[in-house]
Amino acid sequence: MKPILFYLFLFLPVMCMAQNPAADGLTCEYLNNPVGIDIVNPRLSWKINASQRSTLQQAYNIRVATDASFSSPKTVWNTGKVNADSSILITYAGTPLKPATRYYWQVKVWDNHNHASAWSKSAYFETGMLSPADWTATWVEPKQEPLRKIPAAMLRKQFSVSKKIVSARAYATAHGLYELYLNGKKVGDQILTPGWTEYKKRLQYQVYDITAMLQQGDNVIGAMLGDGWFRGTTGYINQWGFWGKKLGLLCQLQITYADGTVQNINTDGSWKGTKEGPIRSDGIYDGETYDARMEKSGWTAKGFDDSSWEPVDVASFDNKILVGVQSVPVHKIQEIKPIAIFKSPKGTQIIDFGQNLTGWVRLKVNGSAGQTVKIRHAEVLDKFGEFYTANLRAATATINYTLKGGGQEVFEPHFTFMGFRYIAVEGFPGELKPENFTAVVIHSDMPVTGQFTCSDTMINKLQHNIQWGQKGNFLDIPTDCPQRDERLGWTGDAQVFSRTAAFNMQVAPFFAKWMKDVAADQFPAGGIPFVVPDILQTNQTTSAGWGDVSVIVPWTMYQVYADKRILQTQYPSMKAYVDYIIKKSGDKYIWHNGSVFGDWLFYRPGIYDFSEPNGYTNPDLIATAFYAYSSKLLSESAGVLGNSADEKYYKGIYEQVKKAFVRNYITPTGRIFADSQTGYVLGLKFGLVPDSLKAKAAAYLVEDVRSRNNHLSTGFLGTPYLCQVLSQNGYSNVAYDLLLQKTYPSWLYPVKMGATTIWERWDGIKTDSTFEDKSMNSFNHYSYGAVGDWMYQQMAGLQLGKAGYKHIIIKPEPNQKINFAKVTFQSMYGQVLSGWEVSNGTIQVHVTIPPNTTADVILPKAHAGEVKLDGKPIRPDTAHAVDDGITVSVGSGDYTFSYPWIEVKEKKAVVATM
Ligand code: RAM
Repeated sequence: MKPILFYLFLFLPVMCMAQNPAADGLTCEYLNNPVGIDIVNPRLSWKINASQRSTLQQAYNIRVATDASFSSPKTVWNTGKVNADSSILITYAGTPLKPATRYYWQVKVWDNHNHASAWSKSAYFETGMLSPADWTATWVEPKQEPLRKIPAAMLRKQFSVSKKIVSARAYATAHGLYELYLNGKKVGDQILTPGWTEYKKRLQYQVYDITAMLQQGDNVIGAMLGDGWFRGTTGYINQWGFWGKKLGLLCQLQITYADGTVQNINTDGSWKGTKEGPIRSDGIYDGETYDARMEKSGWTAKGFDDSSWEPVDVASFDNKILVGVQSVPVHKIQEIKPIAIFKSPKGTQIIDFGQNLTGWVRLKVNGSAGQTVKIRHAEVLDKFGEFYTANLRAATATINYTLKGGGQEVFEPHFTFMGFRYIAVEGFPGELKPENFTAVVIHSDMPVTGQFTCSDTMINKLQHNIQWGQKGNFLDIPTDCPQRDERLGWTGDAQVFSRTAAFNMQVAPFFAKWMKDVAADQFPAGGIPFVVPDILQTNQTTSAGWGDVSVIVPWTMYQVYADKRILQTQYPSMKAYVDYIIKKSGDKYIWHNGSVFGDWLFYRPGIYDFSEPNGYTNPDLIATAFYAYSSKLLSESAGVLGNSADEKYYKGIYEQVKKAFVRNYITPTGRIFADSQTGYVLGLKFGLVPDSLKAKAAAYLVEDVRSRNNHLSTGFLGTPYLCQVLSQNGYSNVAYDLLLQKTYPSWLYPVKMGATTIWERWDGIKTDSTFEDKSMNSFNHYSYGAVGDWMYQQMAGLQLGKAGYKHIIIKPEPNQKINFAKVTFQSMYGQVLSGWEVSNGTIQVHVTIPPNTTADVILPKAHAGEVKLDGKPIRPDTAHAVDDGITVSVGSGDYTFSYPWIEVKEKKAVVATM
């Protein structure tokens, strides 16, 4: 290949200054220095820092030891120099790991320019309990009537430390939610622990480093227990006590002393508890009622009189279901101050935080004992400017705080969260001032990986709303919404948004964890529940597009992160799901009755309104299209895993379904049955339209969009792929028209109406400022935000060449309606950038490619002779012509291409009828 020569020729000056590469950004299972992992063969990744262009890794050396000096007796794995370019997700293969042990690791790399790095800074990972036998603590339960809306129990235990401590850890989990306290301070910064899983089969435990919190002499460990998802009301059918009626705690403190001995302070019958604490009631949907007069001052400090507290009950549960945390914790991520404080026309005192968010308000208040401040939460105000909570349905989402008096009091709730932009405040002593109210935003602490900007401020606002949809709903599980009496792990929503989510934030551990729950909840026949954890228990029913989460999400994670393990782990579940459809469909290869939700919430005019075209898509068509797609992805997954028999078998299924789809749903003129946008989108996206009919089908799709005056009519299933399919079939301009549309139904209509998150309905707020039906009208539902994927991949041009972005395709789609678009993305290998900018008849394409990857830059409408790279003409022989431009192959580095730009000509859709 010529490129190497090309680099030598052009980049000589850069090479002279070249420095040795460095390995940094070390992660274990995607996490920085994780504590408490229970994976016996964790995977290690690093990034290469190299200023020299076209740097590839040629070899690496990893070493892992139980001390940071890597002395030989403590070394458990030294790979020696391995000639390989792999730098992500390398599986640990040293001496078997021990439980509760910290391992330090380092890496050294060699590049293709004959340079070696120094040893990287050392990172560590620490194992948790690697087997149920590692637990010596027993479950304890407070003596508490198993009733609704009772105070949160408090548990405590005093113990003594008399020797020099080297390290100490707390291992803890609960039935319900827990907060752990040690010597008066909260342990760790995680919230809503132990998180939400299919509690019957998987319960997470957390590990905390408490070394610095212990003191010589007397110490006190304490815990508060809230209802949470385990016992509280969950599911919109308002179930209570679904996973159990009694709360409990399992906690093991492990203290290692300088003399080498280890002491365990475990939950056992010696702990004491009270059922009368300050949290008078708590619930995910209902908020929290707190009476500060009931606080037990000093309850987690020595010397507290617990003589009135009762001994706890000891209980026994199977510890086999305990799992270490593999996802990122839920944290308080940011704080937002009020932007306005005002009285509504009816006199309600309202505070506006300017952003629809998930979390709660920190209240600062000064008043007398017994006064109660009530805070209600709402996403929107109605057209009269009144506080609107009807769309929360049965969720009361209210905080009641009763003061103890005697100075400033600061309160944040413990075992609840709310979705809101506005609060209504009652009973506040004195005038409402901004300094007394701070919104605290909570979500799973996923590193931000993607940024998108363009010259259109409304599209930037849309991107903001997409990101906030993710912040608001990635809360240990992917929820549909954070405000009403629902907040469930709807499988369809997660599936449609997963690709966009993986651009915005690092979601690999988040999804790996939740997908295990998807598998845990899979029905024996292979179907997948509507929500996971499956609180709805909908009688073994599956819906196409929802159940496909089992295949689409693992595949998406493999694509973005080159993570084969998630494919391997989920493979039995993926296969069981497709096999289930195969059984249901039989030799007709049509999945009859497979779609319960259809193209959920597609645009439709009023039921009796025949004046506008309808967006309805036949449910069997939808189900059959997803049947084909999941079979195809399963076949490809089998290929990745080296299972050629399955690869072939499921490819065969795909071909059969495709034939059935063509037979049943596509006319010889390329019309797809029902003539809806979603029908065309699914047919084209999933490769179900024969080559000879593709152009025609695409033209019908365009005709439909144009007949609606550039409006979409898609629901949850068609929306993610609509613009993509248009782009891929040469109608980028139509995709832009849809994206830039500001009237209903469109992505920018909510933006125009002041949305700060993505809405559940295209018309959550109607043009006359009235609301959609209150029974289903969330203003924080991420599904329609799936258009982000098109904005990043097509508009700004950052596409995947090989799994994990080992090879990158830069293929921007400029359009005269905007001047620039740009994405940056933190891939597993490092930052990728793709951006373009048109001014004065010239286009500039900016590209950053991280070390150890390669890229093809596809410059639309370019002629090799006119293109400059960093201001110098490129050698025509380094580029080759493609469809409608040229491709230049590059290695790592920053590049700016520029060339004359002519406006994109509109492609005309030609439809054919017989
Ligand atoms: C709604 C949920 C979710 C959707 C289902 C079908 O209640 O909010 O978004 O997936 O219905």
